[in-house]
Amino acid sequence: MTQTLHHIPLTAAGPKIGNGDGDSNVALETRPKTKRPPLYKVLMLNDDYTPMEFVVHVLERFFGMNHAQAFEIMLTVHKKGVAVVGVFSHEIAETKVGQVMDFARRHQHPLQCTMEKE
Ligand code: TYC
Repeated sequence: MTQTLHHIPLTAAGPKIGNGDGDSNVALETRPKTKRPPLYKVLMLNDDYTPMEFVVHVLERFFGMNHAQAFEIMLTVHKKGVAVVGVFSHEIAETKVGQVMDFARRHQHPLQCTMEKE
């Protein structure tokens, strides 16, 4: 899927093809320029108050981890302060962050979840 055509000029240097109508050869730009949508990391932040079991539950419930994976990632956040818990499209990442923040708020825990462009 890697694209390797970035350095092929669409229009050669030299005299312009065209009729002087000011369109700058736009009609000759035929190669479709597709860009993959950016991906976003969802990050879980440590705090001193949210119970470890709650974070494990969040990782199981919203990020599809099994208990062992969830416990491991929770411990990474606890020790290092932050960890990536998933990588998603902008819309999915936004939804996950919202779900986690809402769930934490409803249980009165200060757990923080954010997203950043990869
Ligand atoms: N540091 C918390 C505690 O000792 C546990 C915790 C882990 C909180 C991960 C948030 O994202 C977090 N109870």
